[in-house]
Amino acid sequence: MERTLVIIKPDGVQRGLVGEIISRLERRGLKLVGLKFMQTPLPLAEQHYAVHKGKGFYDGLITFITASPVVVMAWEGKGAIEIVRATVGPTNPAKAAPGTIRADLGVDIGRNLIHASDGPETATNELTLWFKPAELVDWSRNLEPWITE
Ligand code: IDP
Ligand code: MG
Repeated sequence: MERTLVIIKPDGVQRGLVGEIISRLERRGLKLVGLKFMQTPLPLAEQHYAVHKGKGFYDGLITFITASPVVVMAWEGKGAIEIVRATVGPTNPAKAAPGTIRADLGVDIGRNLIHASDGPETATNELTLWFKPAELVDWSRNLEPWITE
C-alpha cells in the first residue's frame, strides 16, 4: 500500500491548525501510520529542501521551516501520494481551489501550511529521511472494506 510524507509546517502549528489538517486527511479515508512533533534540525531541513537550493526563496524557506516545531506524519492508502497532493492543493494558496487545505486555510505561497511528497520516489526518500523504520506502524483498520473496494 502506498505511503506518503506530510508535514504540518510551523505556520500550521503556530496557528493552531494541527487538528483541522489531520482531521481533513483522516476524513478523506487515509490511514495514519506515523506521527511525531519535533523541532527540525537545520541539516534535516537542508536535506529535505535540497532540490530548491539556489532559488530565491530557499534561505527564507529554511529559516521558516526551522523557526518553530512541525508535525511530521506518514499516511497510507491506495493512491495516497496523489490523493494527499490533491487534498493539500497547489503550492500557492492564492491560486488553490476552495476545498483544498491551502486555499481554505492560507493566503501566501511562503506560508502554505503543509508539505506533501510529490511522487513515489520522493515519498520513499522523504519517509526515510524523517522516520526511523520502527516509527512507522503497520496496523489494520476494521473499516477498510468500507473505504477501499
Ligand atoms: P510544494 O510544497 O507544493 O511541493 P515546491 O515547489 O516543492 O512546492 O516548494 C517547496 C516549498 O517552498 C513550498 O511549499 C513553499 O513553502 C516554498 N516556496 C515555493 N515557491 C515559493 C515562492 O515563490 N516564494 C516563497 N516560498 C516558496
Ligand atoms: Mg515540493
